[in-house]
Amino acid sequence: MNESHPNYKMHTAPAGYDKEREGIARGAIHTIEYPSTTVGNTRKAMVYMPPGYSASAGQEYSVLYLLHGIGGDEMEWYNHGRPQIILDNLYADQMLKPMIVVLPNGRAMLNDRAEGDTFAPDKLQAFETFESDLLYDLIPYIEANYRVLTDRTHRAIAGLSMGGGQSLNIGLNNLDRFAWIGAFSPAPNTKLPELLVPEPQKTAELLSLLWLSCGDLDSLKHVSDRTHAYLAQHAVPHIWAEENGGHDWPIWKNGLYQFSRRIF
Ligand code: FER
Repeated sequence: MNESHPNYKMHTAPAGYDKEREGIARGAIHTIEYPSTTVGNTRKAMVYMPPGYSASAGQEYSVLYLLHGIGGDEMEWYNHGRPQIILDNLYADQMLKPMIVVLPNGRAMLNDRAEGDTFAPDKLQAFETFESDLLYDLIPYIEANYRVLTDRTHRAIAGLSMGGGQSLNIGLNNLDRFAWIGAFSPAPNTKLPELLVPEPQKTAELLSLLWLSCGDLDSLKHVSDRTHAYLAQHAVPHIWAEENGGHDWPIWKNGLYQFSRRIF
């Protein structure tokens, strides 16, 4: 986003937000495995725990589920977005509530690697199946194994591209479980707005934050445009950040920065 853009000040992270800083406390990020009744195997996810997590008995944490795109897996955010650096910096500046961030694999099928034709019908279907894996397998596992709060106001879902579509589809369909929803450059897996938000007033009452962002050069921007237009027309409060850029990491990393500091 350049400085002449109307959204520049409000929606642009400060310089250095994604650069490793010396002398600050660091969180920890590691891979976990959880049993999935949905897929019938053991699945991998990554978990970021904020600085001081293990030492802070008595503190309870909110949870952000952060989803990857069509070419990725549970390591995609870690490899390309380095979320632990963005989040460590936000904690150092006291801009984040206590939360853990879970990076699932959103392709819920036996071979969930991003191999071969990632647009194959069975692989696209697996991004739909993930709703069940998330709700009935991963969330219960996280809640049994981490010191986390379990009501809707302490649970958020966000993601990039396919994961942005999943966040809208799953989040808005399960407002009894998610109060905070973020979509960064949501892909065409995003349901039509009338299906996402059939009862706008009810959705508006339940949502704590709906964040939608997309680059102005993104070939998938029509998905965000139609979603924003419907939300605006039906008076569903949301933040619409139209940024300068394409279907790429600067938008998604800024999305994490902007969304995470507004939640919980
Ligand atoms: C499509 C174009 C792009 C689509 C999905 C994508 C399901 C996903 C892109 C990404 O996750 O980066 O037509 O259809």
